[in-house]
Amino acid sequence: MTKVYLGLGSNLGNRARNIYVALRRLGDTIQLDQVSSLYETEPVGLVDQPCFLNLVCGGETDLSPEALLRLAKTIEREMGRKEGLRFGPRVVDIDILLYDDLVTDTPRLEIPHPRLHERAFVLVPLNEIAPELVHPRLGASVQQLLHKAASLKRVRLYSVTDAPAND
Ligand code: PH2
Ligand code: MG
Ligand code: MG
Repeated sequence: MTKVYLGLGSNLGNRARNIYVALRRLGDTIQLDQVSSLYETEPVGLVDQPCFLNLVCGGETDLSPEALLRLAKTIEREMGRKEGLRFGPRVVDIDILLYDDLVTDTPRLEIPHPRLHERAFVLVPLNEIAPELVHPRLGASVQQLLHKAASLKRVRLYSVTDAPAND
């Protein structure tokens, strides 16, 4: 079994529901043992789009990195995600952040996720569940990476009781 960390995000439709549906679907195949809180985060990359909800989960799996990527893409597709703008709005996004201490870079899959270390919307939830985890390429812990990351104020804890009826 391999320990993996995944990042989930949504900024279209019922965002919290989308994330928890994706989490449940992942849990059918992966033994999820850690789930962060939900965070509401300002969009990064393409700023003119709705705010995201993000969370990070950790679990154990026998899937290869490629099989895990296929699972993530299948769930995204089945949940109605359409091909759209890079960094643009999406019903659900499931990204492989870390796969044990594997470092790999192929045209389809780069692990660790290439932008993990600069994204507060990943580092804040990851720090909640795994602050001591060491980034295998950078040799720094999540906590250390978080201290260096900018725009922390753009990430705030989210409670589903904050949600308007249609969120
Ligand atoms: N995902 C992106 C681009 N920008 N911004 C936030 N706040 N959260 C995301 O999950 C996100 C993003 C591309 O996957
Ligand atoms: Mg992403
Ligand atoms: Mg993605």
